[in-house]
Amino acid sequence: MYLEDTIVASATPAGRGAVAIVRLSGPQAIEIARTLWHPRGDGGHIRARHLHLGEIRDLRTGRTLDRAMCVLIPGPRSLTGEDIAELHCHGGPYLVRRILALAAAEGARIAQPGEFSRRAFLNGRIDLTEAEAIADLIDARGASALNQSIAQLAGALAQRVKSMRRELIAIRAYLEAEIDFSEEEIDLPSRRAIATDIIALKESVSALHQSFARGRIIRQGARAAIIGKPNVGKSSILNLILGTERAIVTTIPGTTRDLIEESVDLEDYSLVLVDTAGIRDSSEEVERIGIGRARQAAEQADLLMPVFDASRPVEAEDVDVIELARGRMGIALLNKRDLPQQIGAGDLCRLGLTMPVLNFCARSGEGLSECREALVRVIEQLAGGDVGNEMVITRERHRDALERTLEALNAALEGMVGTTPPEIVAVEIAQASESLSSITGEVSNEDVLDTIFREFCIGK
Ligand SMILES: Nc1nc2c(ncn2[C@@H]2O[C@H](COP(=O)(O)OP(=O)(O)OP(=O)(O)O)[C@@H](O)[C@H]2O)c(=O)[nH]1
Ligand SMILES: [Mg+2]
Repeated sequence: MYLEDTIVASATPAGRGAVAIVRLSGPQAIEIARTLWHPRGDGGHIRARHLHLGEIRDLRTGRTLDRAMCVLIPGPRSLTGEDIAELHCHGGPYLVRRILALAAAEGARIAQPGEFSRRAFLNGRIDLTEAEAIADLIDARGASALNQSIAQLAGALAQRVKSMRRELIAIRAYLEAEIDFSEEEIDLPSRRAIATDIIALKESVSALHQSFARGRIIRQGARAAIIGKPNVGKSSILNLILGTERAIVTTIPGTTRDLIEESVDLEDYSLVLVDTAGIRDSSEEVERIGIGRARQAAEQADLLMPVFDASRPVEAEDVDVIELARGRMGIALLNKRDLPQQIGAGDLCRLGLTMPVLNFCARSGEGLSECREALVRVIEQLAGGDVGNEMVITRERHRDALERTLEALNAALEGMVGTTPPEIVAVEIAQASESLSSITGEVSNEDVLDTIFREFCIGK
């Protein structure tokens, strides 16, 4: 690790703005800041953690670059645990580049994405769930993702993990008593009692593990596949909901070939809409591949939006689409309401469509607001209502760690109800504990840290 060096980066986004913040962290942070920045008046006395006004100068030329504020935050009670200096300058891209170059000339290294947060983690200022929550907070696109990341930042997930680990420690203590005193006549909790404790713990690990389905929807958004036979207006509907001409629309059936994905914000949630190729029997190779992808997208989506053409009689392809939608969540759209009507919602229900059907017209926009509202209600159902009341996990990393914990607990339980010696069961319990600890990062490795912190922006 290169924790000895001093890093520098702009903590604010590239581009013009009122203020930009150049942040330094490391043993030389304060010294470098004091070389570049000079306070005005007062004999130059600086109080830590206070903003002071001064000037940034280029020592080589003696020229003043900017009038800027500076704050010095000595470690270890700082964001990174190291000495930190922040220069709050005017937000011009050229100015920021010049200041970064001056800091680099004084010995600072330009930081990698997420390097400040990584140092905060390595110095014990935050755990991994908090680091992930910071990244999620920055990425949040709606109230549900924001509430979730704030709860996680406040330690909700870390607390849950810690309480599970305490239960594991208790189980381990019982096992150790068995190991130490198995030869003696002492009133020990029976193997059955330990097994009962393991079962109880398994239930809470499993509940948290299962919350991933909802957590993923909150963090990444739900996926909705727009499906239907060719020419019913799928791409027109995508464009209408997005408010842009994202997909090509023509009168020719079979226009859309590949999947078209685009994200849209709906009230508190975000939704990924996937437009697909019209489903029909086709002998044309490109179209056939597209239809295969459409079917796969339908399978993988959290919800479906089957589209039907109200101006045409029901065809075999519509029945195929109804079949794809059987038992799934979503809303069906009966499109082209502006044309003379050949079919109604009742016809689709009689053919076995189980979803609510909405009358729609992509040409005029009729039904758009009802469609948005219906989508929000479906997503709410998928996300399990308002977050904040119940902790959910939002990342594959958490889910995998809980899966490994469950595997170890299952092995321990099997051993306990069988005749496995307590020493061996204790190994499984230790494994479960280690897997749980990887969530907060008490046990971690470089690869895991690289993956987590790579996602961060530079200067964070
Ligand atoms: N009258 C009328 N025409 C519509 C409506 N919605 C779409 N269309 C027309 O129907 C034709 C097909 O629309 P698309 O959006 O390309 O249909 P699609 O389902 O994506 O078709 P494929 O990509 O070929 O599967 C275009 O000419 C649209 O302008 C509608 O509500 N009313
Ligand atoms: Mg299309």
